[in-house]
Amino acid sequence: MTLKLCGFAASNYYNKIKLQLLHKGVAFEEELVWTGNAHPKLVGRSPMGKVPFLDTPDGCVSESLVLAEYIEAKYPEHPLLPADPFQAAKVRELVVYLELHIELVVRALYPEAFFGGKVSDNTKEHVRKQLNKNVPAFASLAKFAPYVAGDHLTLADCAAAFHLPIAVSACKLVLGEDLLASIPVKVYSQKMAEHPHMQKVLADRKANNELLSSLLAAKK
Ligand SMILES: N[C@@H](CCC(=O)N[C@@H](CS)C(=O)NCC(=O)O)C(=O)O
Repeated sequence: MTLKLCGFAASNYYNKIKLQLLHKGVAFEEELVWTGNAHPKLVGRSPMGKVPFLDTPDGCVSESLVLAEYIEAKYPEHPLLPADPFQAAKVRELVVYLELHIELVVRALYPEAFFGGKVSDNTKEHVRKQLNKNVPAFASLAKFAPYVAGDHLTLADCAAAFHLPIAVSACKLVLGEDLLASIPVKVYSQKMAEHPHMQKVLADRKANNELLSSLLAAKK
């Protein structure tokens, strides 16, 4: 049985794992799974009802941080973590800062930014306050030379390439300002978009976003 990446290509967490697999040259299939706890494709496979998850010959595993570590351990060719334990810890640190301290904070704005909803002024203020603290902390660790952790593409890029541009868009759309302006997101995204694997992931994301929009429109 081949490794199966399950989820949908509009998801930044899904795309981070897909870029990792493509970069490493690991053979995998994709299974389209939308979110929602009750969905039969999720039950017993991703208990929090979240994507992505991996369906492996040994069973299913969820949470993208765990998937990334599993893939590095199982498929050691083309490593995306440095061999030196301290340098590897610095890459993992960047991923956690990106996901816990930036993406998860900005995510509170997504209903208004991307899904036609509204978020409260309290939430906006909370996000603004958190980002004003968290973005400089991440910026102090990130190198962008040209990759997030330095001159090699790592797991930090698989995460940053998707989380950072979405965070910028959400801030601009909902807060009316780019609270990540101290980070060179545009130049970095252009650099990442030169990678053929990134181009493939972005093309698939575009197609899946269109499918998602048509499904949401049909529900109205
Ligand atoms: N901590 C999770 C976050 C994944 C996540 O939030 N995925 C979104 C799609 S981008 C999702 O499944 N949302 C549905 C839900 O939370 O119920 C991970 O790293 O895998």
